[in-house]
Amino acid sequence: MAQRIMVLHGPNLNLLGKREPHIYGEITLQSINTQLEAKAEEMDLELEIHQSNHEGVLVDFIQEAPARCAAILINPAALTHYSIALFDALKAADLPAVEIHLSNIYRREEFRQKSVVSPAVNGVISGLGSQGYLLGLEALASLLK
Ligand code: CA2
Repeated sequence: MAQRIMVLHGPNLNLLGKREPHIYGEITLQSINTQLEAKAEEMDLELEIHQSNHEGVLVDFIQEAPARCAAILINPAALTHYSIALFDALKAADLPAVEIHLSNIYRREEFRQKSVVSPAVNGVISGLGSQGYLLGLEALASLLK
């Protein structure tokens, strides 16, 4: 049976492609999800994809993940920089996890250069745009082998 990966998109990522294309590009979240689904099929993985603007909703998904998913791919968006709740939830879930950022957070404002979530994940991909999600999925597939 195919292993299932939970993909979580944090606050405001639903606006991708509709606002601030100079920072995040023209790609929409729908199109990132379509690319991820195609890649997952190639790798015989199933995806469960969610976007939420609410920290607690994301915490709920992470708490539910171990019951039905083998790993987590997450772009915590702005929560990256301050959500101890997401850090705690990822630690508690204890699943392989990869953190994705479309932009290179280390080239941006100082407040974006710190992730409080990173110590709870296996790896981080930042600055490679939507390709980062596909690379993150590949990394999870190899962590699950
Ligand atoms: O580079 C990333 O992927 C970020 O996680 C994106 C977050 C930002 O707060 C992080 O520092 C880095 C922002 C996501 C919001 O995306 C928007 C897209 C279009 C218009 C407005 C926001």
